[in-house]
Amino acid sequence: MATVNVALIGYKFMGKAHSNAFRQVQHFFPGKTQVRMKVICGRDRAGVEAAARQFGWEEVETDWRKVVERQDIDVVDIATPGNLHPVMAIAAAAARKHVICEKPLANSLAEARAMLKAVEKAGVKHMIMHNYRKIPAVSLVRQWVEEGRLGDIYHYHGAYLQDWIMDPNFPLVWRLDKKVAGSGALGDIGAHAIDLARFLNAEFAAVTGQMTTFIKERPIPGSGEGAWGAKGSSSRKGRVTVDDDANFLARFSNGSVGVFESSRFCGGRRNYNTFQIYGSKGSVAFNLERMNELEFYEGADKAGEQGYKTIDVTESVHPYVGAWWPPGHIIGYEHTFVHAIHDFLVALEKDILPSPNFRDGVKNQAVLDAVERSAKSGTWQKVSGS
Ligand code: SOE
Repeated sequence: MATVNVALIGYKFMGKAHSNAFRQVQHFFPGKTQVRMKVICGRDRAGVEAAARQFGWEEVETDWRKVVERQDIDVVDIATPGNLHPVMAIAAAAARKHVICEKPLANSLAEARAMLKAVEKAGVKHMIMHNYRKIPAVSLVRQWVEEGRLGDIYHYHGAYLQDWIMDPNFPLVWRLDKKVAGSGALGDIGAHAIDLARFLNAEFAAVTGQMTTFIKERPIPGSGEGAWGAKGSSSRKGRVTVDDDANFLARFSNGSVGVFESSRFCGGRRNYNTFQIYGSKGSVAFNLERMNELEFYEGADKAGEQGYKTIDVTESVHPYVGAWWPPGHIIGYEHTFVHAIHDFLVALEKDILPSPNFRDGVKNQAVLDAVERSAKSGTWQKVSGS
């Protein structure tokens, strides 16, 4: 059995999800590769040490460069804010490490392209953690589209709505700082909607959009701030430099049209990542908050009996499901990361490029870039090639 020594940079929300995936993958997807969770890295030693104990990492490091340069590390997994993705990924590639990176790939198209150039020059494997492609229902829709079950696609609607910053007193965390996050809802959750549209429908040709910041000033965080909640925020306020909402129209390379919304101000939508696809032979609708179900309309229904049916995507014939539980025993958000890491390990074993990878990251970044250009210019913008 081959052993892969992994280093994870980042230990908060995504660090937790990735740690769990490395831990669980070999239990539920036993393969030819043994994962060793060698070292977890973060700036705050106490925080990283607690994460190492909680998730079972062998060692702790507070200097990411030392991690990247270690001879015993095979894979560097970057689960940090986007402003650190380029420097870390480029250094890891130069050190001949395979690289996994959270989405979006970077905070700009130029940086994303530089990351892709570095990993391709180094000849290392690379994956971008667009975990929602690995939901059984989403992978099933991809199969249907490839089989032509939906026919020619007319419409793709993608909406990813949350509500975690509607309180004006929610502090100015890093996700609300353009220098760190690159953009707000657009790059964070809009990136997921864009990637799913590319995975399920087609490449983007052009977009026209708008970006809005509803609350323009927020309390400066106190110490020990988390991305999800305030601990001792100060009374001083700082300017929000990113979008709270981004919505846009799209034209796709296959002639279909799209409508997209990414917002953190939709009350009651906690993690409402949805899409609807309307084709000449059928339609599908998906909602992450009900991720084991798929609404399916097949136009060939008998007259008077047409309508959507709810498919429980929990059968062993469905992608990934057979590794888990019997029919009807649903899976959750964390399983999507396990599936992604499983696919990454299989790509290493087969010496093939993981999917999605940095090429997808660059194509997604090109759409983000076009939406931002459109929001500034008020005009349609073409999406540049990778
Ligand atoms: C915050 O919006 C967030 O954590 C995203 O950054 C993740 O990618 C998404 O899976 C859940 O919501």
